[in-house]
Amino acid sequence: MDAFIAGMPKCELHLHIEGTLEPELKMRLAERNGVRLPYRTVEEAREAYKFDSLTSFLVGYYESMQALQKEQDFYELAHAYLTKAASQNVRYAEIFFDPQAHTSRGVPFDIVIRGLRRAIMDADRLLGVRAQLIMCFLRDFSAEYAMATLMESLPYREWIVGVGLDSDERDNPPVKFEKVFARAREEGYLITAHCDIDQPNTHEHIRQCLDVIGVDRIDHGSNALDDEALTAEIARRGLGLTVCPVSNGFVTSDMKAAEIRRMLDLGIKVTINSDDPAYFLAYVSENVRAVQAKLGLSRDEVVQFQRNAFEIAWLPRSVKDAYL
Ligand code: ES4
Ligand code: ZN
Repeated sequence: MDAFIAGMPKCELHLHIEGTLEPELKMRLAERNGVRLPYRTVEEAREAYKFDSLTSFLVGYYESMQALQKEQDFYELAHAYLTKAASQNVRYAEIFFDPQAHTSRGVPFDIVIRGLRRAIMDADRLLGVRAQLIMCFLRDFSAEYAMATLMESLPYREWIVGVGLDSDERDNPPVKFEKVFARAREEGYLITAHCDIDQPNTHEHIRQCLDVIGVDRIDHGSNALDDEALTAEIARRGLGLTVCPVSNGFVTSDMKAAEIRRMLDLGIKVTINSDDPAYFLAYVSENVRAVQAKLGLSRDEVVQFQRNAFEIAWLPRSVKDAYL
């Protein structure tokens, strides 16, 4: 089964590029840029990747980004991920990036996106992996800052397929960004949003995504399965959910395997993804393997995750059909 999962053509739709920063690359970039991080060796950096909640995780996560300064740094970050993805036979990836995690500390938007874009173009040519960018707004910043970021993205509209919403969900409901998403849709961006699994008001947030924001898919979102009306609505709309089992296991000691089982049974388009693989120590193959082992899934069932992923991917129909 390991070999089957490793070899199967895959599609990854929930991957934060900043979450692919491995300790080795982080230390190398920090040194090259003369940035002081609160650890001196790769071993100490690896030790710092341990945490016990989403909040403590996010603190170390944003701190690490200091290492990323130049266009070449963003290139190397994305190139490393795409190389790893190719080695796991990922054929297509939609990659989240958080411009505000960089602009808020003085790194220009332009530097971030040019580095990422160049790595994506090279991967298409040299690695046989296709990828597109999804720009996420950090929900713990203001709606005004999100709107300004949306405006700043417009000169690069052709390089970005859609927008998302991530970071700390507590007290930052989707409706906070209603106008931002409405404007994003006018600009032709597709829309997704994180509905994390350990959140108060989780059902209300999912409902807002469906009824107010009008999302094209949901990141995580497994809590919908505890609510009959939400489950029925997601099934009816054929909405995709990008679930990250190892990440969920880190944050709540629950991979949400039972919910994944039910989604497969109900025909909901559930997909398996790695979220922040450098931090959760599992890329997409390890995530699929973890769920397969937990649920005793058949080969057909693990293939179904990939069919779902290509089906809900933000690609033209004819391109998707070639993968399916
Ligand atoms: C994230 Cl696990 C998680 N949750 C929310 N926002 C994020 N950004 C990167 N990883
Ligand atoms: Zn995520």
